[in-house]
Amino acid sequence: MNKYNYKFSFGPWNIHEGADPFGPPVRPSVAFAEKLVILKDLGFDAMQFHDDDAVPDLDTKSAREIRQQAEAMKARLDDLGLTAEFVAPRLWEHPMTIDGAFTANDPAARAYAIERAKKAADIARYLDTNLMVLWLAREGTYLREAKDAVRATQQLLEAVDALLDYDPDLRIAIEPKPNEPMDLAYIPTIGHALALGMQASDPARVGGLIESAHAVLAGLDPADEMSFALAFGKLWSVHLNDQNGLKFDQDRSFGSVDLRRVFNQVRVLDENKFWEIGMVGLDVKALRTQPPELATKHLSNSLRTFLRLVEIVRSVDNQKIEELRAARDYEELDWLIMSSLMGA
Ligand code: XUL
Ligand code: MN
Repeated sequence: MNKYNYKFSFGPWNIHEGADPFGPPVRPSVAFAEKLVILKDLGFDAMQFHDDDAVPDLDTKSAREIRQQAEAMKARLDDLGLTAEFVAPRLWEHPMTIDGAFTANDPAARAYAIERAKKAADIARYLDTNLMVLWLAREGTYLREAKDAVRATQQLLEAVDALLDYDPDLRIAIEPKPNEPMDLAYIPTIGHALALGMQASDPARVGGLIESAHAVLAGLDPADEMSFALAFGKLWSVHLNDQNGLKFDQDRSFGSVDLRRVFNQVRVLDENKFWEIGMVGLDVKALRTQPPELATKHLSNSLRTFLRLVEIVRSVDNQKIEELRAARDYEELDWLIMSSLMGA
């Protein structure tokens, strides 16, 4: 634990083989058990799970097998002094999810998606977390006429309600993303996610996870997206990273592209005591060029950057900011922030 009481997490996909759409893996796979040890050694507190990270080949397993394997994973976490931050159903790889999951045009595919997500809720319970993250990867279109967007929005709500009904303790954090893999996603921003949540059968159990890169891809400022959710007590998790403009989802190390943009994310999180609310999740990827033995620096560097920025945020003279706001001297305010970031 750091002196600021922040807890940190990442997911197993953040230690990866470096494959991209144009080339094969460039690093050997790291076993999940080894990733847990790395996570611990790097000073993190919790792992983020996809359902089949805890129970591989989930679709072929009985309820009993799922329980046994998830409980064995919980025991492994306990041994290492780690926890599970959340479980996310992986609804984008199975053949039944080619056309989407909750919004697939085929009713059998939609039924598969709900059953799969219920299994993820079971796994979350066995791992002792009540948080489910829904990244709605294929809920959208490549071709707008391919689906009825009004009906699709209602189907997303029906799926959320089915999950809330299935497990009365479950909380659902929707992770918006505007595109990739889809051209047009149905839940592109936190505003969409929270509007959906407010219509749910139990709105108090639906919130959001904001990923910095996803907000940038939507043309929005991540700190403002976080502020919107924080204003309603709905920011339950974050995926901090960075993103160089409107390209593929880069998941760059936190702060490596735009230090001021990430400063403002840390500022809004720290001002709102996020350490009391949730964990600092880092959804960062190693550059493809990184050799295997050096392919965890993106994680440790991102954690360090976050903590350094907490120090800078807390060193800024807030009284001075108030004076400059009152005087409408935003140029001087600009300089105050710039000089804090430059260490002047
Ligand atoms: C996809 C993304 C995922 C989710 C977890 O862009 O961010 O890693 O965060 O399913
Ligand atoms: Mn993410």
